[in-house]
Amino acid sequence: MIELKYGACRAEPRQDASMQRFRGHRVGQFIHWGLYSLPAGRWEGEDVEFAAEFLPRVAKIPQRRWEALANDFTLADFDAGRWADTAVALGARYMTVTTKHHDGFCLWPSAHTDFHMGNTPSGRDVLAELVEAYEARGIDVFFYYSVLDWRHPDWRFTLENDGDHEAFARYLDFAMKQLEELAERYPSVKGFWFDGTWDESVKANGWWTWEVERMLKARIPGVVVNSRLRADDFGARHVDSNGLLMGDYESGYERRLPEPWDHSVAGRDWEACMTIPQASWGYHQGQWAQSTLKHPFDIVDMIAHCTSLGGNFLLNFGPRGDGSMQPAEAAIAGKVGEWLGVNGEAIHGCGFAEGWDYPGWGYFTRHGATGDVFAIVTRVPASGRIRLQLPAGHSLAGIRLLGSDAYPFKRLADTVFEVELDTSRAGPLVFALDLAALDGSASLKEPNPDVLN
Ligand code: H79
Repeated sequence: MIELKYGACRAEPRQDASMQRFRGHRVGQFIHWGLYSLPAGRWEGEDVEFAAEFLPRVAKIPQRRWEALANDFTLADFDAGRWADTAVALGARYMTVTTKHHDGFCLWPSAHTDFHMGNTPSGRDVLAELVEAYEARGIDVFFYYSVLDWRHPDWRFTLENDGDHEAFARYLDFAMKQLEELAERYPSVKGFWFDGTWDESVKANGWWTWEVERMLKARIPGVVVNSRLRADDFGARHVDSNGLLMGDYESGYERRLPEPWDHSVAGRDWEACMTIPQASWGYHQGQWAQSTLKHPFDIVDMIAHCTSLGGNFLLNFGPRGDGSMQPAEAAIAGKVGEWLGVNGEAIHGCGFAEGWDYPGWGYFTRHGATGDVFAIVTRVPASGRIRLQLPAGHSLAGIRLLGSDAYPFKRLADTVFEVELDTSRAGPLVFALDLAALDGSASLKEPNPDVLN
């Protein structure tokens, strides 16, 4: 073990109530909303491909013109309650919102900059409105915060000379003050999702990332912080130089998921975040973004995939510049939520099913409190049949199709069973397995201590 001052704070996953609550959520709603939601990927009549929130960089928009967008941020159709309703419809248990993205624009009236929503025509504190609306519906709120800041004069990508060091020290002080401000103004926030921490400047200041984690935890009991914030004494990110996870959960899965058979990831808490279009986080009105929207059942597949490996799934929404949700995204949320409404007991509060091999046709999940094991069928074999291969010593007393009843199955061997799928039903089928010991003596339920509802 290398001696580290700013490495991981612990060797094992957190087991306190706040962390267990976060772990049980499994489905969250990510929100990217800022000035970039107004041009929505189009500048001077031209669609600019790639992510809408990258527009000012990709289209090299002069800073003054970008800042002038604030005058058009009138919130003509913004209602925090309607956003929160889409999260409820989705079946999300938490929401993570961009308080400040890379362009530096803040959704709350920060005392440390003029570049914020309070200085737009409505002057509203939309962050306060969001916290209130989501929490009123029982949905936990998390704050995304970009450390990277394209606008702040003291931001540096690299530290080449004394001037850079002095400027960046001022920048880190500014960002710390903003984070203290967020913690003070919105003390019910459940966690922070840091982004924009990959530059050499941040990596050379691991102490600051450690100090941010410490400060937030001192001010907000139970607060959950993602690994992306952190760098250690040597600039190692996410995982410190001793191989231990920094922050509370691994947040490196962006627009990608671990291989479904890679059971090693289940040893830590983690979360994957995903766009609905192929690549844009902010609302992009271009045809490419709008024609690559994911099918709700492919999103369901990803949710099951993450749950089966003990991870959360954070699905991103890009509301429009007027404050309204994109109807297509709201409709997708509703379809995913319909599936979760029937099958959510295989997702919420569930996690990795230790001892169960990756089945190829989908995923196994296990409920943390009850020990119930679920088979989620996302890839129907050409035969229309799946094999249930049980761990040694287990037998199957029955199976139940969620949203329906007991379901027929065939025993092929002591621990091998076959199920002919009802392919007339839309969306992935889920079976709850009623397990018994092979000798028939006892019910076999093994709660997974890592996951509780
Ligand atoms: O907030 C979302 C993204 O805006 C942010 N993280 C998620 C959660 C993010 N920041 N950077 N990146 C994602 C990846 C950057 C991709 C880029 Fe490019 C590719 C930057 C440079 C090359 C294309 C070309 C876009 C900008 C230049």
